[in-house]
Order: sequence, then structure tokens, then C-alpha cells
Amino acid sequence: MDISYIKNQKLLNWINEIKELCNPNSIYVCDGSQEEYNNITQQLVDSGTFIKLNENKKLNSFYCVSSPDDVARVEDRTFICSKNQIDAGPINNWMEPTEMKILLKGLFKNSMIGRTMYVIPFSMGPIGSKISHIGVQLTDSPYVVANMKIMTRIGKNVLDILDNDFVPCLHSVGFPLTNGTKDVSWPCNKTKYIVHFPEEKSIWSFGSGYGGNALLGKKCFALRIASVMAKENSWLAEHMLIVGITSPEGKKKYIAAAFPSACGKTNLAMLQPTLPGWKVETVGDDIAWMKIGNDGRLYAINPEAGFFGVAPGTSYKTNYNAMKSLEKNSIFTNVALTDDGNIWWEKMTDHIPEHLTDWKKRSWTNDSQEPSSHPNSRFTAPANQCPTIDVNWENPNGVPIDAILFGGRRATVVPLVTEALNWQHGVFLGSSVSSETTAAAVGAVGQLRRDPFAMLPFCGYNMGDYFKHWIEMGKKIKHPPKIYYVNWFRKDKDGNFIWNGYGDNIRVLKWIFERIDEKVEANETPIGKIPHLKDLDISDLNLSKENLEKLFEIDKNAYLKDVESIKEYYKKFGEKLPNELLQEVDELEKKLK
Ligand code: GTP
Ligand code: SPV
Ligand code: MN
Repeated sequence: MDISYIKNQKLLNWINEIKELCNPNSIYVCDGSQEEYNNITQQLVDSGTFIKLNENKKLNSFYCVSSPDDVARVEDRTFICSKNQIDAGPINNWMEPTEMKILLKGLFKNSMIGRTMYVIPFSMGPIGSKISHIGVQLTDSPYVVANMKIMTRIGKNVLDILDNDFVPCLHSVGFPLTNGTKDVSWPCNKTKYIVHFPEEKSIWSFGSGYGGNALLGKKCFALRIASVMAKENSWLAEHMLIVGITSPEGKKKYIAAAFPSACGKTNLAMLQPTLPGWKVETVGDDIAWMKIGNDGRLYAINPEAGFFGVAPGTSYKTNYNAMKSLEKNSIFTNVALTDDGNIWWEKMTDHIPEHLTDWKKRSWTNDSQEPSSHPNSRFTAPANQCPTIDVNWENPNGVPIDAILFGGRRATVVPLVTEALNWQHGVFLGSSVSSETTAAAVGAVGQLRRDPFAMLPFCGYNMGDYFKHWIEMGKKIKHPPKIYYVNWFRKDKDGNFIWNGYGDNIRVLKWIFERIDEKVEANETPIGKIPHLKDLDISDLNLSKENLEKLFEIDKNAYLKDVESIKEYYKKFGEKLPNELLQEVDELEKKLK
């Protein structure tokens, strides 16, 4: 669409300001139509960025590889630029906002020469819902436009309801086509800045075209900026999946679960239960916005409209519903290409193809040393293609949440499931989550780090204030969800996962379900409540008694060490650390001794 379609003066002024700064060739306003999507994807095919997949294998789907140095979120290049450093807190990178603006303006100056600047009006959440919020992304990346079309609700419908309350999201890949510079298939820049201005509620992202760095509705808006909005207005913006679980008796409950990146949210969101009679339905797989309803319960919406899921490991066996979701109308980035125009990645099938083109565009054979796909390769698929999508997934009022789960990837120490004693104890568990790092962010993999609430890279303000906000929310929610801490990733001495995971996680959800209904008692330990082993349904599961016990083993010495490490960690937050959490850690220490 032409810019003349836009009537909103605030938006027009901003577009003009950015046009002056970035100097694009032309401006295009996205209407969100299928025809427009077809044109943009065709243009990406013509320019060599996309390869259209074989229509008989994956209808209307595209294959893409990024530059090898632009493959994941860049946490050390991500900034929260609040006016005062204390408001960004000890965990976020910070720079004084005026100084940062000067630096960014230098980078963005003429950064779009020779390119089209796309205007993407988008809604996070169903268009018009009271829980939804609107953003407008300006970007010089047609790849981003195509992905935003799947991941959010974009276009004319959003412009039609636009007022002055929108989050401006500026993005450039930082690869101007100055003086006839030839374009490349994945333009990006060595210099990367992912910057948030929490007071102004705006986002500036430079230099990367990949995932959360570039699809600004996702981590930048729906978590970093939204977490600030949520604190200001007494709601929660969280790195959580949302699922509905129905018991054989036909009772339904919704749960939300926060696990760090690449720690199992998409898989739990689409779980295929291995227990007969149980049903799991998907509301969201990555982000939850939760507000208190008139009935005093917590209601959640999924602000997204698609899945940007980890590809390797996804198979019809481990995640059938994800595989069904990506059978058409999808985009695949950094996986491998088969000789017949389909895609493949590690563990997708038992049969390993003899020949592929790998994500670095090299010929790959099944005796190649390196994996064919990047460990953070991803599929972008429309949520409404998920066979288990929940009837309420677009309900503007959200779904009522009965339980909140926290979890991480821990080879040792942390039991399969622990129930918090109460909300405050649950907040303590959330604050102390630790997990091994994954390929979702640039950096070393497998290193243990604290990732409170799975929000370490995503909290847009001081994490100490965030803990406080959670404690305060507990007082405001009349009927708060119960809180649990889970760990699917405990390993035996040979390094194998003890717990099957995936579809068998229903067994843990079943116990949680029965706890909420007060059908089973729990075993109170120093760290919280764990199941009596007889209450965990392990029917038809090949799990030895020894391994079952191992899953719930509580090593007091290991926990005492953890207490020390939590106390040390808490020191970072200084005055901002809520007293309640200090009480909780002291209490835990007392119980362990
Ligand atoms: P982000 O999209 O980065 O936020 O990741 P996510 O939390 O959605 O993680 P995802 O479900 O994509 O899982 C990441 C990896 O963990 C994949 O390789 C999965 O196969 C693996 N995984 C997921 N669930 C389980 C489980 O229950 N057990 C085991 N052993 N592995 C799992
Ligand atoms: C994550 O890293 O948690 C993701 C992928 O969900 S990204 O969109 O790149 O942030
Ligand atoms: Mn995520």
C-alpha cells in the first residue's frame, strides 16, 4: 500500500523522521494480504534469499539460510536504555539513552540506501482485544516482513484501529546498497545493537536479520517492553507457553510454563499424551500475557500468531503437532535442503538422507562431520495450522490459569517436579531457576547459569523490581495459580536422560492436575512438596525403581551449596532484592540443616 493510506499523524511524523535518517529508496506499507505475501516471497526467491520448496512436499513454503555469523539472539549486544542505570538493573546491558540515541543515529544514518523501507503495522494479540497491544515496525528486510506476517497479525486491519498508543520498532539489517553495492542473500552487519527505551517504549534494532533480534514483536516488544508495561499496570508479560489439559473425566485446566530458550516450551505446548484419555491443547508456545480477570483469577493470552520453533530434534515422534503445523505455509531458516526440494534436520527422521545441502550451502553426505542444520535453526509456522490449537487460543479474554510451572535444563540436583508451598515460595523458586545455556543465544552451550523466571535475557527493567512485582501480584490475584518447578533433563551417570520427557510429561501434568483438585497428598520436603511415588502414574513406562527414586532424590549437600550460590546471586540486586526472597532462602537453609 501507499503511504497515503496512513492517516495517523504520529505515525506519519515518525515514518518521515526515519525516512530522513535512513534514506531508503522507497516506502511500502504492508496491508497484510495473501497477495502481498506472495509478492514479497517471490521477490525473495528472485533475489536468491529464498528457495521455494517442492509444492508436493511443503505447499507454499520457503527455505532460507542466514549469514553464518547471524544465527541467534545476541545477548551481549542487547541493551535496556532507561534514564537511570538502576532501572535497567544489574543483569541488563545499559547505556544512557541520549548517548545511545546519538550512537544509533550514526549507525542508522543512510543505512537503508538502495532498499525499500517496509511499514508493518502489527497487533500482538487478537486485533481489538483489550489485552492486545499494537506496534509498528519499520524494516528494510523483506525476510522480516514475511516472518512477521506469520508470527503476528499485520496489515490494514491494524492501521484501521490505530491510535497514538503504539510501540515504534525500528529495524535495519545495516547493509546499505551505497554506490551500486551488490546485495547479498542475507544482508547484515558485524556491528549489532538490539536496544530498548523502556520509558519511551520504543525499540531500535541494527545489524541482525535473525529471529528475536529482528522480528521485533517477539522478544523485544512482547517481553522486554511489555514487561515494563505489565509492571506499570499490574499484569504479567512472561516467557511462557500456555496449554489446556483435559482429564479423562472431561475436566479442563490451563497451565502456563516458563522454561529458558530451547528448554522445551514448544514441545510441552503441543504434547501428545501417552496416558489414555488425556488431552492437551495449545494456546501458545513462547509468550504469555496475563491479566487479572473480574473473577480474581489470572487470564492469559498468547500475543503471537505463529511458532518460531527450534528445528533440530523436532520429529513426528517427539513433536507430531509441530510437524503437522509446518507442513505448509512455513519458512525454514538454517536447516538443510534435500535434493528433492524438501527440508531436513538432525533427528527429524530415523532415516538419515544420503545427500543434502547443509545450512552453509555446502554439499553434505551422511558421513559428514558437522550437522547439516544449525542447532538454532528454526521453522516459522502459522499457529492455526497446529492440529491441537485450542478453541480459546484467540479468545480476547484469554484463558484462566490454574498452575504456573518453572523449569530449566539441569543434569543433576533438581527433581522432576516440586510444588511450591505458596505464592511467595513459588516466586522464590522462579527467582532461583538455573539452566544450562543452549544454542538459542550466541555463546557457549551447556554452561549453568541462573535464568530467573526464564526471563534473564528478556526482562526490560531491574530484575529485583521484577521479583517484587511478582510478589505484589500474588497479593492482587484473589485465586492465584499453584506454582511448580519441573526438570525433564536429569541425567544418569552415563549421561543419558533418566526421564523420557516429551509425551510422557503428561504424567507430571496429571499429578499437578490432581494436586490442584486436592485428589492426592504430597510429600513435604525441605525444598517443597514432591509426589509420593505411588501417585506418579508411570504405567507402561520402562522406568526402573532405582531411576524413579533418582528423579526425586534430594541431595541436601548439593542444595546447601545451591543456597550459598543463591545468596551470592541475590547480592547482585542490592537494595532492590525483596526481603521476602531473603526470608525464603534463609528458611530453606534452616530446613536443610
Ligand atoms: P525457544 O523457542 O528457544 O524458546 O525454545 P523452547 O523452550 O520452545 O524449546 P523446544 O520445545 O523447542 O525444545 C528445545 C529442545 O529441547 C529440542 O531439541 C527438544 O527436542 C528438546 N526437548 C523438549 N522437551 C524435552 C523433554 O521433555 N525431554 C528432553 N530430553 N528433551 C526435550
Ligand atoms: C528464544 O530464544 O527464546 C526464542 C527464539 O524463542 S528468538 O525468537 O530468536 O528469541
Ligand atoms: Mn523463547
